[in-house]
Amino acid sequence: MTSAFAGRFDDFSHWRAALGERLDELSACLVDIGLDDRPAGALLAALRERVDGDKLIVAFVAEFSRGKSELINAIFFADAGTRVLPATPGRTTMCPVELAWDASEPEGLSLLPIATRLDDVSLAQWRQRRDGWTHLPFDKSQPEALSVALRQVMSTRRVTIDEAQALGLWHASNPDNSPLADEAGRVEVPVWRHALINHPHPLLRQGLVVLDTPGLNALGAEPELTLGLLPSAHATVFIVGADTGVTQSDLAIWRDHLGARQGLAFVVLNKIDALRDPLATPAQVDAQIEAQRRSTAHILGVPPERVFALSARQALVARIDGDAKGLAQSRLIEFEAALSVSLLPQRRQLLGRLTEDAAGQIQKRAARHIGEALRQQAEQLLELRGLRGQSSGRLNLLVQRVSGEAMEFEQCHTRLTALRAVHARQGDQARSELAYDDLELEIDRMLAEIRSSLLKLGARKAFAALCERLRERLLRVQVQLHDTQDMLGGTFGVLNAEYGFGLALKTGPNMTRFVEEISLIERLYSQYLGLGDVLRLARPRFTAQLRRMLVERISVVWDGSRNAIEGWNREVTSHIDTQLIERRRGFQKRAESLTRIRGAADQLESRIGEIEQQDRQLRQQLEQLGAITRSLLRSASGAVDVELPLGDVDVRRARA
Ligand SMILES: Nc1nc2c(ncn2[C@@H]2O[C@H](COP(=O)(O)OP(=O)(O)O)[C@@H](O)[C@H]2O)c(=O)[nH]1
Ligand SMILES: [Mg+2]
Repeated sequence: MTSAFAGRFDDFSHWRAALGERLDELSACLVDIGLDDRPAGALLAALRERVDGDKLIVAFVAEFSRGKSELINAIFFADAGTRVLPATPGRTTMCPVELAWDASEPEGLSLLPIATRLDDVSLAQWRQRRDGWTHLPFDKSQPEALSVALRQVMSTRRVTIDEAQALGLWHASNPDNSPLADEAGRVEVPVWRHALINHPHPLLRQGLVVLDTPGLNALGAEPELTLGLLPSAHATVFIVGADTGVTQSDLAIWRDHLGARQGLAFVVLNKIDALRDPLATPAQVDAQIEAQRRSTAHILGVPPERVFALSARQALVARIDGDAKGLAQSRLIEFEAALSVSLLPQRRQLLGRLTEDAAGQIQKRAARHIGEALRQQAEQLLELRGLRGQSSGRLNLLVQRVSGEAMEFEQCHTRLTALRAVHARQGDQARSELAYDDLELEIDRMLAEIRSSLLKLGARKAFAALCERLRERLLRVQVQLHDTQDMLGGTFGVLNAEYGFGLALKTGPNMTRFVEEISLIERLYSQYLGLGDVLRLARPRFTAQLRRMLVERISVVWDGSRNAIEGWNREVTSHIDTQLIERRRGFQKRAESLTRIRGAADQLESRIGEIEQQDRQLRQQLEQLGAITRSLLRSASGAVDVELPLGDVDVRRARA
């Protein structure tokens, strides 16, 4: 019995595969036109990679023993016929577990030892390397290989309090949030820091990434989980137990890590089977479940529609046994439907929109390229047709005229050189605003401000000031981009008028998106800089980690904006170069045909015939390009076959 989510995900993947086929057609068409190695080709390749590599990250977060692992098993892995992730009473999942599929890596489980926390290397950096991880391949001959290997995520070991403290897993200031010491004064810590499961499950193959997290203190102690992994998730699922209700520690996790989060957050009230009571009627039990669902929503401050009462265990067992009635009773289906209905259309729309934008640009470029070729051919045809019945003296004159025009054209170089120099200088200015060294200096300045502020009360203020400075840098870059654009626009006009170029300026990149990303980071991180965090902020380890995470996160924004600017600059340059080459080639072709015709009069008609043939071919290509783009756009914006729920999805009109 596959899950509703799996079914929907299949639809999504089919749609994506169909989109991929259309993109292949467009790519073949670009090869025909001879544009595959130009920016249009690069744009298409980037889009293709995005469509193929699109990931959907769903993170499960809660206090331990609420049933996260069990719920993941029931939704995603029931077809394995067994409990894949270990889910037993007590604390089982000791480290974050990420399930995904990467075909370029071997199937198996990769584990990063907890001792790596002692060095200053972030998880993101560890992901880039293979050494340091312990790789456990799955034994395919053993049907339970997966679940056997996964027991590793439960491993713990006992260490002294000093060691635990060095690992950042024990806090003298906060013993409640630290593991209990035994008589010998030793505490239990996880053996592993992070687990990556590379498994070709159909859903993971299609780009789903599932993140299972351990409970309380590991969450608080691992800034890279809370600052790195959770904010990048497309949806989070927070779980509370119907047997315990919302506890203080549930509330603490919700408040610290999820409550203020943007994007899709779901709440599950799990273990409703525990509420079944032989002395109560089914209607009474239902009423009690409903009352608890509403009170959970009230306590967490979310709309009741976002809270799903269910039993993960009952669902898993029912799916394994093929028991439809049990599955219905577990109420898992309603939750899966909500998950898929809000997540998948949103991804689909995002990809569809990217495709629409890119396809539009590619089509425009290709059409412009063909249009330019047609224009040059039309000029040539006109010239050649006018030669019918002309004397050889007249032909000589024409050859001279063409070479004269070609020479005149070459004078455009002076202007182009000046243009390039100004353009390059402006590019350097943008690069220096967004220099990585400056970024580190800015962050260090903020940390120094925090250190010197009384009782760290000014932490939030210092952080807000940092974000403001970063936004100002982006805004200065934006102003500069406008200047560059004005300068280019003016010079293009002159080149078009004086030298017959057909230069068109593409609008420069918009920094608004990056300014917003800085604001998002500000919202996400300032919750870790509140009054309650004064003690944490006093710890050099925490500030070192905070610094690293900030450098990493903001570098991504910096990379994005720099790439956007560089990409645009490259495009402008290559657009000019292409036109230069094509204009030059045009003169050459004209001179060649004239020379040929001067040698033998009968060459004239065959040359005219050749060009007419090329002309027809170009028009066909243009038509074919149009047809392929239209079918791609239809595919991209193809009517989404489900109701669009939950507000925050931006619905775009389907374009014909
Ligand atoms: N009765 C009942 N027990 C459940 C349910 N879901 C999970 N459990 C049990 O609760 C315990 C903790 O589950 P687990 O998935 O390991 O929790 P996690 O720490 O949040 O990952 C395990 O013994 C599960 O079998 C449920 O729906 N009903
Ligand atoms: Mg677990």
